[in-house]
Amino acid sequence: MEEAIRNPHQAHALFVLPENDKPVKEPTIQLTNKQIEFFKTNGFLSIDHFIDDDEITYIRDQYDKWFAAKIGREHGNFFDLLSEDTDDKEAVAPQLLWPSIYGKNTTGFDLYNTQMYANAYAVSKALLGDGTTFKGDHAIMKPPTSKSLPTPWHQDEAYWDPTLTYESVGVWVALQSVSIENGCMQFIPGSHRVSDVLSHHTQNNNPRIHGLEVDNPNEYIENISSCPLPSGGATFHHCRTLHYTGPNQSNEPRRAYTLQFQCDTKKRDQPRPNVWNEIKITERERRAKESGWNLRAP
Ligand SMILES: O=C(O)CCC(=O)C(=O)O
Ligand SMILES: [Fe+2]
Repeated sequence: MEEAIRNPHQAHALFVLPENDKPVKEPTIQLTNKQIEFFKTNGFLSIDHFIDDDEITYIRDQYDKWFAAKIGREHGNFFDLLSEDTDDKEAVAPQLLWPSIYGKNTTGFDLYNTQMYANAYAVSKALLGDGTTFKGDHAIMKPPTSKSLPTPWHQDEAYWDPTLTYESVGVWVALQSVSIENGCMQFIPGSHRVSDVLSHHTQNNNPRIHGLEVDNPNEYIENISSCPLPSGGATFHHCRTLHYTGPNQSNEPRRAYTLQFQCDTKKRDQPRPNVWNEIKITERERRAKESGWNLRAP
């Protein structure tokens, strides 16, 4: 987890990841063998009561402050996932990378001291194994707008380092209730058992958009499993499980907080194809470069 400050001119010199990623609190959740088996077979799992209302209220309040202030925008860590992300347009799916780092430095948020983190850590360890470590966090908000868009079908690993192969879990926490109508998570059961990362393209084949979609999604979309949740519920997905969320068609923002955990990340003999990331020319990348930010996205 250590990210040494190598160059004081780099933007993230301001930010230090903790040396150890152990939670402060004890978990309040323990998975059953049946749940673990379900995840191994299907590549996802859903839990209705993951954290309590008090903590949800606290995190939601923090979250709204970060999004209102667009923290991290100058470092390329706050951007619109689904558009060209120019300053003159309202974002349809604003995404914040590293809320734990920005939250600590702005609103005093301490992720490692939350029940959400303790539970996410424990569940990920049960699903992946003892060597599990925290990889990073991000947050995607879908404001209530008639222009709201779906997050296209994708595998998370398609965004990541092509020289590595991952066993990873994304913990997606609902900060209000979610349904198909406002953009709950939807999964293709068993899709994580594909041989490797599938070929992807940027949304609308537009290299200025960060968001990725799997090529020919219709080939894979069958038996969709949608996961509505009450506020404080969570889903867990493997990094090669195909997933999607619909547009937010409600009158309230849809807020989700995602924590990534990994285990046994390995170097590949050969890098996998990654052309869909290589051809990107996004505003966020430009801002990251100009500010000197180079900590890899979670
Ligand atoms: O919240 C969304 O719309 C998508 C979330 C997602 O893809 C993820 O957390 O991996
Ligand atoms: Fe994803």
